[in-house]
Amino acid sequence: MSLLQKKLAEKIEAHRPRTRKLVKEHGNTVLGEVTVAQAIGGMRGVKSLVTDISYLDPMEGIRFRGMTIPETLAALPKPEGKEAPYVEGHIWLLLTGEIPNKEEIAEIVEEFKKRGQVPAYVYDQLRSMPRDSHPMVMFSTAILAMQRDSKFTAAYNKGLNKMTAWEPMLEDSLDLLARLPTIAAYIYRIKYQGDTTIVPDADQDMGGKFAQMMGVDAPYDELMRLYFILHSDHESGNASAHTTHLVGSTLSDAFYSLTAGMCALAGPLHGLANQEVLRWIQGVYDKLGGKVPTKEELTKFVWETLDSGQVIPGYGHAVLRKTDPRYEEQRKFCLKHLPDDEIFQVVSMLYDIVPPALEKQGKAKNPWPNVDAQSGVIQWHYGVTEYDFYTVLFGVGRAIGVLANLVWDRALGYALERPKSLTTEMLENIVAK
Ligand code: HAX
Repeated sequence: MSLLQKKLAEKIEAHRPRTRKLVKEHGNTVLGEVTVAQAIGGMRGVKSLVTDISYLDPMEGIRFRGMTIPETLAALPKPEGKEAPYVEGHIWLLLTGEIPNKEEIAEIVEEFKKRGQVPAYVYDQLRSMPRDSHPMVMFSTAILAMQRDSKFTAAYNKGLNKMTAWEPMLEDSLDLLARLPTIAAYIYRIKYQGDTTIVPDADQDMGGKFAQMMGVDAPYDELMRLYFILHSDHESGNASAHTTHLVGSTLSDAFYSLTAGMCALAGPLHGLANQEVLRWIQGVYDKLGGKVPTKEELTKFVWETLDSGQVIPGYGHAVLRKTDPRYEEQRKFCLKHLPDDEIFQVVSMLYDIVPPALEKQGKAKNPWPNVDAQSGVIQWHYGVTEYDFYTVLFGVGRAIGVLANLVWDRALGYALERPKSLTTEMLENIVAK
């Protein structure tokens, strides 16, 4: 048994009685009410999911296992001579709730190196796809194709023991997490770099290997360690996390569940927003004949977007009510590594222009930028200008959080999801009373 499995087994054993006690002794305690607006309006704020892996406070932002982003980045172990922590250490943290010690980090980094081999049929399948397929279609297809290797499904077919169901789920999750960066980089190379691929350097950590396979020089490896960590988890109610959890609740394995979650991430109101930000900024440049916009020109463009009934991508959030700390952390990276970048300066100008415009328009509950407002510009700076690829990067990061949740879902035996729906007539009758 690996150190990770052993640690998780201890944590799960200690946790199970807490969940059991809550259901048995306090199952009828009311957590909140559901309004008509919530039932029609996307269930905003309805307290109906449980996770201990991260918590999103509207004013403070995300905490991973109780730690803010700066605390997490400071506490996680780093590869020698590097600024950004091991992604593998963050995976350990999300799964176990603890920062890995020296021995544990060494083991999990090695574990990921061992599991990183992508089956040849996945490459064949990707190569057979039309190159104008969206990269999220290629990414999701590759994940789903690997379902044939699912250890969870194999265990289910033999007769799954509920108490140990998390073990094959962990196996599948680790296999997936080890392979996803390689698959993502492979898609990038065959789709945008003339079908040329780079053989992965098996000795590198996850961030280093990803940068190497993309063919982008340092400090891109640092960026991607930071990026994958920042995008990993945002509690359970966001569309990609919730979809993964929902599909997993049917006892679908990690391959099916993650594919579904990635399809949710591919929507423009969710993960596709990072591509939309760059597309929108390019729209400004196109309109001005390639010229860098002035503040006045940018303000005009913002209002044209709003007046035509479209959203400003990268701004607003369903839960947050302040600037996203993930935006701030990426902004710090930009100020350090690319302060003079032209597009970064446009993104910074937008930070001054968009919030007052959204406040003036008076619709968005949160006028502040979210994670997606900042992430594309850094990719662009390092030459990854194919912005329809950006959601795949988000997907590699998001897989960490949703798969950690899936392991815990099985460990705690979370039930099949089945909320109740009402008809419009029923709502009309309820409000008439
Ligand atoms: N620009 C213009 N209008 C906006 C807006 C924005 N950035 N954000 C919200 N609004 C509008 C909404 O469209 C809505 O209008 P209607 O009443 O006409 O329907 C109104 O303000 C109220 O919306 P809200 O309650 O503040 O926001 P929601 O919880 O409904 O939606 C969204 C949250 C993130 C989807 C929304 O802010 C948005 O569309 N933002 C732009 C897209 C984006 O950046 N998405 C990424 C979010 C982060 C993420 O999940 N990344 O993966």
